Amino acid sequence: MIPSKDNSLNAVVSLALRCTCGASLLMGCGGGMQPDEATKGGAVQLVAKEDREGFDINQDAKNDVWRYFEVTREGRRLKRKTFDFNFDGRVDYIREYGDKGQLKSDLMDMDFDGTFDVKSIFQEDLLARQEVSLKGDENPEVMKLYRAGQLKHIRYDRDSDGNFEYWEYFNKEGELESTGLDTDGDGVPDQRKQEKVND
Ligand SMILES: [Ca+2]
Ligand SMILES: [Ca+2]
Ligand SMILES: [Ca+2]
Ligand SMILES: [Ca+2]
Repeated sequence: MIPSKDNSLNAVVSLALRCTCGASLLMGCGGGMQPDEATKGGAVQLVAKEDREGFDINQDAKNDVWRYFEVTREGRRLKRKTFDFNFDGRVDYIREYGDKGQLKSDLMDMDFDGTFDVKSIFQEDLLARQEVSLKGDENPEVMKLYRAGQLKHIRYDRDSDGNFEYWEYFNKEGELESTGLDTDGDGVPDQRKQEKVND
């Protein structure tokens, strides 16, 4: 599936898939928590025009999940949730919400080294783009593009030089349909290969 022989890239991608499940499990923490539970382990603080609530998930008297609100005359709006999954005091997951409460973006630090490796962009609450960056920089090694929440294609930068050279294209059933290889470095695949023979 992943054409690269780079084991570290494979490790991050598989970690990304695993952690996304963990993240969705923990997603309930902030939203579903009862107010009395929510304030048990952590303080509610006021920071300028921003409200912040902390939750202590592992009951070590240190907050691990935070919710940030924008405070206006009309009330307050959830802007952001942050999670410290491994309880080391460093945020590993940030989820941002738009003006209408819609999902905006996710940032995840999969290997807990303090650098965010996976960025997800949402459109109308559906995943539109996901990028995996091994160095945590602006040049992702893997970019997944979705249409209406469905995976359409994946681009790979196999040598981490900032340019994609390998593409995977998926059909409506989510099956790998074809691949593309850019051999002359112009950013456009020049060798296309059909992976699935349609009935
Ligand atoms: Ca804690
Ligand atoms: Ca952490
Ligand atoms: Ca990281
Ligand atoms: Ca490359």
